Amino acid sequence: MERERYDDLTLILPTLNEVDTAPLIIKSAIRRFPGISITVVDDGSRDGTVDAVKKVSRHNGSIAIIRRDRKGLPKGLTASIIDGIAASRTRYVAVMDADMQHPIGKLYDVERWLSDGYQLVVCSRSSVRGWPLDRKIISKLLSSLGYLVLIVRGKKRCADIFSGYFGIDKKAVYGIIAKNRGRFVDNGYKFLFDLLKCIDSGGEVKIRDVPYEFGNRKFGASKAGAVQVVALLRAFLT
Ligand SMILES: Nc1nc2c(ncn2[C@@H]2O[C@H](COP(=O)(O)OP(=O)(O)OP(=O)(O)O)[C@@H](O)[C@H]2O)c(=O)[nH]1
Ligand SMILES: [Mg+2]
Repeated sequence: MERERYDDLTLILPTLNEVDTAPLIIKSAIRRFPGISITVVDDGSRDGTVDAVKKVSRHNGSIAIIRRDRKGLPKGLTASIIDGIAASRTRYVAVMDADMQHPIGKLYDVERWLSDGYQLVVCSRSSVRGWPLDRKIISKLLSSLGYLVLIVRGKKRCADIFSGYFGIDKKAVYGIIAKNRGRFVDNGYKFLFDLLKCIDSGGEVKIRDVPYEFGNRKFGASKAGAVQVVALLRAFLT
């Protein structure tokens, strides 16, 4: 069920060259989630992403842009997500890729389960369309390894431990991030996995899965590559 207002929710969009899609997501979020705050965390996009975001943000005080490159910070998706969460002022914070691979409609479920008392709501890829076989195999192998790491260490799991689309109750989760900041791999792509590593299976944090179908990128270019695989292997060890 949709609510009238979403004043309690911030949407974080990490961007690296997403000029085609970031403005569309922002427009759609404003239209569908009245009162929502949006924070774009950009790492020095060279395709005009920041200008395009500024254009759609004009006259809207609830849209913020964090320009990490301006602060001289090294690029990093996980570091960008943490900066976005730290800067947010609402109780609930959701994170979504800015390339339109994540269906924005699932944000209704994320907000609903968070306000129903779950502290972490994960949109889990129930199926993935269009990936080549080698990417499917590598992904399967890495996620099996990831599950093993969490099981062995007695940590909480969810249906998709590498999802990039999730929501948190900041009040309950930010303390965990701050306390374990050194265990988050700044240039990695798997913030959620780093977070799960810090949540004991017997602990208070309640997790809810929201399944969805993950599609291929239709716009822009992927930034995922070998560097992120190495970062993930590091995440298994930290
Ligand atoms: N701020 C910031 N954002 C990043 C960085 N790397 C990627 N992103 C953004 O993070 C999101 C996920 O990156 P993608 O390249 O789509 O990674 P992916 O979804 O695993 O790969 P594809 O399925 O090929 O799209 C996108 O919104 C990117 O623009 C980074 O270093 N810094
Ligand atoms: Mg993507």
